[in-house]
Amino acid sequence: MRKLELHWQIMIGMTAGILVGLALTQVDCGKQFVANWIQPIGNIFVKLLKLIAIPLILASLVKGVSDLKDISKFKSIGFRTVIIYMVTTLVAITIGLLLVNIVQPGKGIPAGVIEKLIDTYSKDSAVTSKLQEASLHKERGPLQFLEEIVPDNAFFAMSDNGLMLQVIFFTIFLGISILLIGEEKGKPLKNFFDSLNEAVLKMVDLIMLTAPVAVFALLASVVVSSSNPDLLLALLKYAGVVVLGLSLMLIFYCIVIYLFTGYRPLNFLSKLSPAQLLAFSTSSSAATLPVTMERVEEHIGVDSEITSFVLPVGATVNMDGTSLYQGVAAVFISQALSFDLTFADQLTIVFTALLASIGSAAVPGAGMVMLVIVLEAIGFPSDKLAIGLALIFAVDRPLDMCRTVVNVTGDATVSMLVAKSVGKLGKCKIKNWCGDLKK
Ligand code: DAS
Repeated sequence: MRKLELHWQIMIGMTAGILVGLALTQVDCGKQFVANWIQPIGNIFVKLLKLIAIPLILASLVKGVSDLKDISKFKSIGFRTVIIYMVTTLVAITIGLLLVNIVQPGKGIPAGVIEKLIDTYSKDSAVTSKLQEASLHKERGPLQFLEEIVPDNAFFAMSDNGLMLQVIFFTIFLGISILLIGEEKGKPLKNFFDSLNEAVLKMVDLIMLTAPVAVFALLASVVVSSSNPDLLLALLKYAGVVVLGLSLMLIFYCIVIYLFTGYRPLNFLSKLSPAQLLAFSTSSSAATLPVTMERVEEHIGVDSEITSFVLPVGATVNMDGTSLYQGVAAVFISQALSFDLTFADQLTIVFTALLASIGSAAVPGAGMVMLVIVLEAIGFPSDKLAIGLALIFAVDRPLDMCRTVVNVTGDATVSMLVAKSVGKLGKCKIKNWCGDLKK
């Protein structure tokens, strides 16, 4: 029997996870059963993906930089990448602000519902911990972001997925140095990293064999942990605005890719879909990165010289879905708590949501932490921040899953545009059973 395409296998796993999760919410010990016997399977899968993210960045980026014929090419790729990332993020925030100001989901929420949301979540440890995490970002000076990119210990940086930018800095530095010492002296190191890159990509393939079962476990865990269905319903309009905005971003990517690369949108989405489905299941761009790189490089045909730089950088600093969500959430909270926003405040949201999305870590729930920065930038009362987060907390996890899909899709889109602009967008490298390149 012909083997099911990976994205169909993953979708079956997700559907089964949602159904089993819904069934177990009806059983008294359902939550406990999932926590003991199902959730660990999903956690192991996410840990395996995070395990290989750093070695993959290290190998592919050193290979990508040291394969360049000269440094000017790297500068050109880097410049194009940053510019296109900024443009797509600004488009995302603008779409979000237009929708939330037109629909106005925060207006007219029954006072009782607001009170219940505040009572349920404003003291929740998850909300207060996000406020504490956000306060750490507030104390940073204007150049601290740059300072934090430079590691003082490369091995320590590699020990923490949250320090991915530091690994990228070290790796680019090493790759440039290998380039500068010349072909002869650099050959042993280049061969080592070339081989490491191949081996780690094979690890991705092996880990992905467990994906259907793993996403089953991840989705079952998310479903049983979603509480207060009535509060979820009250926030449906707000969640609908975010999801509509995210959907418009996906359409925007498809149009841009078709116009600038000629790639058919359905072809692009079907080749990227395993990474998108993992982004949805894990809510983590960092955990999804190895699969994103494998799909973009081997199935879409972007040269590793581009994917090795654009995707790791994108996973940490380019979060179009998160920036759109932060724009919508900031205005929704202001509407719900009758905090009037001027046009200047909305422009401030555009700028700070751009910075907040750059500063958001590629892990579950990070976007909500940086939302606090956006709210404070528009002068939102500090004593009401916990209330503001409480209003949207009930639906944050499902929206995090959706915005992470857009974050990953945005990174893949930019890698294709950059590759096309430097003539590095080729064909699919995957051979089918008879050895021909798949279309
Ligand atoms: N979950 C984050 C990511 O990994 C995005 C977010 O929290 O907004 O992309």
